Amino acid sequence: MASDAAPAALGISGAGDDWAEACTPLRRNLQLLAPDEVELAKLLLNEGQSHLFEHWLEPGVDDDKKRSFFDQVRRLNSSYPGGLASYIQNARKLLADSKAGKNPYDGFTPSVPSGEILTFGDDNFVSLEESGVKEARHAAFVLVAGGLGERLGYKGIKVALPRETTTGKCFLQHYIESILALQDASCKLAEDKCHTKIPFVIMTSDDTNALTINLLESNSYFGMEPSQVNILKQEKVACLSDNDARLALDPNDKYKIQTKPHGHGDVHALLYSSGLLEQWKSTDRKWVLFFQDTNGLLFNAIPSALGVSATKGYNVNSLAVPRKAKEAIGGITKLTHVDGRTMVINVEYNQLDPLLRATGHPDGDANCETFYSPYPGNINQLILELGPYIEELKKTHGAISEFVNPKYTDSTKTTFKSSTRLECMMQDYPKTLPPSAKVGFTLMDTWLAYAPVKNNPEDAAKVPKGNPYHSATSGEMAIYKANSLILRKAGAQIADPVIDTFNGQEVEVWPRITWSPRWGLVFKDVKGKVHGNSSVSQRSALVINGKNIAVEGLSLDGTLIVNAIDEAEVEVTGHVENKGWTIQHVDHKDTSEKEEIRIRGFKFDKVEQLELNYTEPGQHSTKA
Ligand code: UGB
Repeated sequence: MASDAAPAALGISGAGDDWAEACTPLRRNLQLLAPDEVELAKLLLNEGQSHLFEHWLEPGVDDDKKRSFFDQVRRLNSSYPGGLASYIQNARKLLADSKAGKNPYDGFTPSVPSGEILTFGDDNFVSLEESGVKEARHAAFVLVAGGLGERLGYKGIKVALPRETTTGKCFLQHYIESILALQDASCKLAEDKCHTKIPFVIMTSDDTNALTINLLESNSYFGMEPSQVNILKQEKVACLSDNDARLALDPNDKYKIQTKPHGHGDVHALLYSSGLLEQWKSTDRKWVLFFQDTNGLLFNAIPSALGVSATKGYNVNSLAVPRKAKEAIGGITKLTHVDGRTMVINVEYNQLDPLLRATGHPDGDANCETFYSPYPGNINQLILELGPYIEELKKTHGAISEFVNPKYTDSTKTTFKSSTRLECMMQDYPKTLPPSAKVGFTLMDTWLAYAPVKNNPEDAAKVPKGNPYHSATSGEMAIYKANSLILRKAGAQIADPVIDTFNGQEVEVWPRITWSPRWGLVFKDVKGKVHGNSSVSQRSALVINGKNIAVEGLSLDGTLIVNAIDEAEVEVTGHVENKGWTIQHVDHKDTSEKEEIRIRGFKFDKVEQLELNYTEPGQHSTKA
């Protein structure tokens, strides 16, 4: 409804000189505004944003655009804790700090924290995995998948990328199958009847929302019940064009405020406002597990890390791997303030070097005698204990400490090369916790737990030798390596890898071994299903797709695919030899290949394979 409020009714106070300029174009259009839009206009003028209206033409021209401008302002105002006024005020303060070169860690001294260090496959690891599986029925999973993946440059959403191309299963399918496998295994360990459905939240953004929903719907949610899945869409935040936090207009539409993503830290405010946390508490949930879009190894680490949270009583448990200096992953650091306060927190990769240099470490972010940074690498998979998490969010409403990273045109720091915005990170959640909070980390080997897909081929090829590529090439090869090493530990003879170069990246090529999460959720499962003197040659591919498949003295030199329903108990044995699948190099610039293939730099030529399908219940012993 339009308002007939007189301009004076805007009641602007403290708008200073802006008011005179703002008044005329806005006054002319007042009759178009609904009462709440008048309030929003006041808010903007009070915060020094009169420039947003300077170009507004007389009523009758662009009226629809003026209305949609206020729709956008309404959304920006309601989606930020404290509203747009808070956003602008916070921005002004952070921009002033940035201009003054203020160190966000002023007064803090970094040191190496202590945490749980796990060794894959030993008794402690196996027993932690068992505790973790037991706890899983009290868990909820949260995937942050609102990022554009600009560094990868992939056109689609990252969770739709194949995790590996032997089976072609995408990341999202693997994640869902892993959660379902945990759900089943956990229920089996329950003393009472257990019908739990582990909730799964996906945080999307305007860039990823429709494609994510489409991926789920067109694949029947990969076997998960749709009611288990909740999508929470994060809103972008307004861009800032100068140190006074004047909001930037979209260069292509002067009736639109330019917006950019606010970062994965939004997940806490969204979870809080969704009401899901209270709902989970009332259904006996105890843990919330956060994870990112493209770590194909993550679920190798989840059971034991959840076991650590449960046995150590951690309120916050960050998963970590050894970190190479300058690797683009944050460093988990103990920070001690001059006033005695301490916290264990991620220091982001772009801040670790300046912090170390400023606190008496002239080499900054450097490797120590182990050839790794002494600071554990944050892989941004967090396990939070639900009860204390809810209590904290009641105080903060999920607001996470923000930062701003403007790129200035020169050393006077008065103008920006392009607009900037406030950002926040989910791993900064512990910053507001009281000292009594139990905050720890769980470190395990990189080969087991971490292989993200973040860098495009050109950038990956430029990564300093010895540092991980974090590319589609390394992400896939890491899965084969992990599975090979797990099978080795279980007693199988797995051939050594060969070294090859794809898209300019030198990688180890292990046998292409993959299995469904229901087959090998934890190490004990794998060990219980691999017997006798089984062996797999380097050129082989082995796909195990089914729950009750035992590998009993198999000797494989070629490609073998075994598919079985859960009710079929299959024993795979004997010698399998065929021409198999050969690896062909693909140039990342070869546009005749699909983008998913180009970015990894190889594809399989499926020359010959043996595929065994078991669709009937019962015992099947096969000399393959
Ligand atoms: N994401 C969102 O959901 N919304 C957003 O607005 C932005 C991102 P990146 P980066 O892997 O170990 C993180 O871009 O810069 C999602 C940690 O901060 O991959 O590599 C996005 O979809 C760093 O400490 O993050 O850094 C994706 O799932 C380090 O741990 C996730 O957030 C590093 O990851 C991460 O986005 C890591």
